[in-house]
Amino acid sequence: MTAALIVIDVQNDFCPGGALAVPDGDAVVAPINALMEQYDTVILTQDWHPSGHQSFASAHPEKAPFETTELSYGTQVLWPDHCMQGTDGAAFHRDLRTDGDLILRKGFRAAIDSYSAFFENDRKTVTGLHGYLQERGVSRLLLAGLATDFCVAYSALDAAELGYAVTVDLNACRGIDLDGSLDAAMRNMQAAGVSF
Ligand code: VGL
Ligand code: ZN
Repeated sequence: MTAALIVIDVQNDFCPGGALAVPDGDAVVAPINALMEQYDTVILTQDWHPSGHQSFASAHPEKAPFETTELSYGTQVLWPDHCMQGTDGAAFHRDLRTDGDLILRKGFRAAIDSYSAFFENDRKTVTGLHGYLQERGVSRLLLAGLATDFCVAYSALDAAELGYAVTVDLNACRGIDLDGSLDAAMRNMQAAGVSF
């Protein structure tokens, strides 16, 4: 029964000065680096979008960032262009330790966004992380990173549903808080049995 640390999207575009900056986002770097010392299994996720990604407002001429649209799988928030593959914005924060076991990229299919580290936003396409963790005998997860109310929360909810014992380290997370999304995410995680 081993535990893994999953570090969600600690990338330049989610830090101050980035394209989709999370307030105080870079404050997660120091606590996450400290947590890495305590875990044998460390996984980092990296939001990794092609240009023209359907989650970008720029791909929908009549839409502005932070509006929503209907994609094939349902309602999708439209974001500023961010974490474009190979750009500096997609790189990990320069002070983040990246000597983990696995770097998992997500959001690379142009037509499907992927907040969760387990399932893409169509809720069907898998990333393969569950199989990886199962093969490594991992049953407990600690999640940290950006953003609390999107990629961290979606990952925590999927992990709880898949049967992992899930803890979110709020000290090592920061949120976007779009129209009450932070409160909603906290309530949903609590209801799913996630610990904080
Ligand atoms: C994220 C919005 C769009 C996140 C990623 O990492 O929480 N949020 N892409
Ligand atoms: Zn994204």
